[in-house]
Amino acid sequence: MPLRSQVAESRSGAVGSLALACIALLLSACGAAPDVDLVDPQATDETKALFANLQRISDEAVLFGHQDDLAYGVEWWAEPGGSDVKAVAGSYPAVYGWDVGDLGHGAAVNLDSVRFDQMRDWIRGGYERGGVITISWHMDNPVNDSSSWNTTRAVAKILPDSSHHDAYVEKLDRFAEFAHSLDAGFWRWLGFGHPVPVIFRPFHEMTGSWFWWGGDNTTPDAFKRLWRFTVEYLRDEKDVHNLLYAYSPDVFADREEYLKYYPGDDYVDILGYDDYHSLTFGYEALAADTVDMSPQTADSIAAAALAEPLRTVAREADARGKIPAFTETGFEGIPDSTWWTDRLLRALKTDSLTRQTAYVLVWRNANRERYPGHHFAPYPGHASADNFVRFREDSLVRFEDDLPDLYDMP
Ligand code: BMA
Repeated sequence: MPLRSQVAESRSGAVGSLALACIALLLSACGAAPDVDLVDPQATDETKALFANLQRISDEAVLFGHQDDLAYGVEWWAEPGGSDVKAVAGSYPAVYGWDVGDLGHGAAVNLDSVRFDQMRDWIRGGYERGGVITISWHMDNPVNDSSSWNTTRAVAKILPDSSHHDAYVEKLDRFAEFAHSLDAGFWRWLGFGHPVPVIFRPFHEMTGSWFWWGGDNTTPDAFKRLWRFTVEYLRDEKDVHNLLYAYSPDVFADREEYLKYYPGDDYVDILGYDDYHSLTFGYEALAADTVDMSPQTADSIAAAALAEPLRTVAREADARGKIPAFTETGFEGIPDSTWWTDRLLRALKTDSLTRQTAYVLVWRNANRERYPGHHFAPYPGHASADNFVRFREDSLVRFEDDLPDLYDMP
């Protein structure tokens, strides 16, 4: 080969390598698709990143969450910047829970009077500050449009080719529209936003029989078919790609019961658990003086009672490459002023498995005038406020002001 062609060839080789290196650099700068195995292979990059980051930090951190945190508190309603959690602890929660009950029949407000248009703004605000959004759905019974607590059998009737399928699909259509409308980002005004990632937690507490979709009101097989249809419809028919799917049974006796309604690894991203029971152990007996037990003993029994199911959830999540989470809990009114550290934190810190819990979400602080005493986080002046601050200061616990970027690929 003549010298000139050799030089030309080596030059073009160098240019080629340079171009390849630039492309690689560009791809990594754009946050090239992360290697995560989700229910939705077409999930948005931010949704994939959220999963990867939650999985990555779940060993060292438990994110704190609160339902309806920005919408109202015990003594206020829909005030800009409002949050009982922030008022007490100095930071917003890391996880924001919302519920789309009543969205299915086209209402403007949810079942707890939160306006959906405001909910959308609060969801965007929480996400843009770096928080995590999760949505549950106290869905009306599609057979009679009564509430989610109406236990008329419905699950088998809303499956494809069944009598009330169309009524169910109509609800899903409204949900899909809402999920698409959750856009964020600087350019969203020009139509170039991206959808906010959401941990979607439908049909929660299905091991209990209080909702039409759970326990004695369905068969596990019909439940699983409904779950799979729901995922496939939202993902494949409605092109909703900003959801991680959370499965969250209530109190269970063993691994078999935990998995009784599990629709399969291809349909679940987050293995959740709801429990309002374990951490209330012993209070009544202590108050009535019917047991010979110190409050400290009761605390440790309660923490152990919660640690056990949390371990099961973490083990199952590990085995499947999923994320374990304590998706709903709380102690109504928090009548124990040291509940946060002596019970909740103690359970979460029990061992390396319980520490894997990615987040814990406590239920809403209902406005005093609407539902007195129904609150699960402290508000200024509450007897557990100081203890809540101690809980927040623990190195395991993260509020919003102490989060890494969860939406960028690790
Ligand atoms: C329940 C209660 C109800 C509420 C429902 C949905 O646990 O808080 O008052 O309507 O959740 O948020």
